[in-house]
Amino acid sequence: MSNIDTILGEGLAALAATADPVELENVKARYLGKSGALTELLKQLGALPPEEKRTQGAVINQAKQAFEAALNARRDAIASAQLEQQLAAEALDVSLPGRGHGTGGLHPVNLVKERIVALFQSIGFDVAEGPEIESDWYNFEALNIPKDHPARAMQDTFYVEGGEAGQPPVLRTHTSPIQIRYMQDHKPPIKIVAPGRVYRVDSDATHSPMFHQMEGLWIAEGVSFADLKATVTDWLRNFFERDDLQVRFRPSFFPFTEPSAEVDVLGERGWLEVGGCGMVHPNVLRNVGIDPETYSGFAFGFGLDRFAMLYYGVNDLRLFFENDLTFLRQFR
Ligand code: 2U9
Repeated sequence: MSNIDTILGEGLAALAATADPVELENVKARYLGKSGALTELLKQLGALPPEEKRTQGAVINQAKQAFEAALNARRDAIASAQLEQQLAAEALDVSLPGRGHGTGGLHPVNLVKERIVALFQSIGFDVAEGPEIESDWYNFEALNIPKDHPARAMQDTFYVEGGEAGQPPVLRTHTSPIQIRYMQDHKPPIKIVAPGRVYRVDSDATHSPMFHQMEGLWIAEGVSFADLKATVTDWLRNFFERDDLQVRFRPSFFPFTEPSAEVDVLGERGWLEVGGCGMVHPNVLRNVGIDPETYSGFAFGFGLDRFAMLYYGVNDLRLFFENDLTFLRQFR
C-alpha cells in the first residue's frame, strides 16, 4: 500500500524538519496521536478480510516502528544540540582565580574606642549610651552650665526644630547627658564610661562638627581626687603602653566639676593636653537626686578622635570622616 509509504515519508520529513521539543511533540501527535495519520491506518484494518489484515497490519506496524525510531533519534539530537548551545553560552573557566570576599573592618575611631572600653571594663566600669538629640536640661541645665554660658550660643551649638516653648532640642555637645540620665536611673555606686558622637559648630584640621567623646564617671562614698588621679593615670599608661608615661593634672575650670583639671601627657614634643576631669560638682549631684553630703565622685572626658590620631599617628582629623577606603583599610 503505497499510501503507507507516502504517509511514512511525510512523517519522517516532518520529524527531520523540527528544531525544538515542542514542535517535535506536535509532529508525534499528528502521526501517533488519537487521530494521527498512522493511528487512522490501524483503525481501518478492522474492515479488511483476515488475510489482508495480517499483511497490512505488519506493514503498518513496520511503518510505525520506523517512525518511532526516527522520532527518538530526532528527540536525542535536539536535546544534545540544546545542551551544546547552553554549554557554549554559559562557558565557565574553572581555571580562573576566585574573586575573594571583601571583609569589612572597624573604623579606626571605633577600634580605639573598643580598646579603651575594654580597659575600663577590666576595672569594673559599665558602658552607657544615650540619645544624640537632647533637651536643654540634659545637655546644659543639669550640668550646672549657666544660662549665659558661651557654649549655649548658636555659634557653638546646633539647635534643631521642635521642643517646648522656646526650648529647642540640641545635638548633644558632649556625652555628659548620658551620665545625667544614668544617675537618674541608678543609685550609687555608679561606675560608667559613656562613649558617643557629639556635635559642635566648629570645623578645621583639628575640629569636626561631629566628633567622638568618651567620658567616665565614678560616684560612691568616699571617692577622692586621689582616686581620680590614679584611675586616669593608670588608663593613660595602659593605653599608650608605657608604664613610665608622665601625666600632669593642671588646674582648670568646668561648670560641672569642682575642683577641675586639664590632663596632659609628656610626649616627644613636650606636654600635650589629652582631656579634662574633676570632682563632680555638688549642684550636678543634687540635680539628679544624689546627696553630695553622702556621695562624691569624679568625672573625666576626652576626645576619641584625638586619641585615634595620637595612637595611629594621623595628623588631620578630617581624614577620619572622608570615608576614603584606601585610608581606612590601613587600620584593619
Ligand atoms: C557629669 C559630670 C561631670 C566630664 C568632663 C571634661 C572635664 C573635659 C573635654 C575633653 C576634650 C571634652 O572632648 S573634649 O573636647 N572634657 O575637659 N569632661 S570633666 O565631666 C562630667 C561629665 C558628666 C554628670
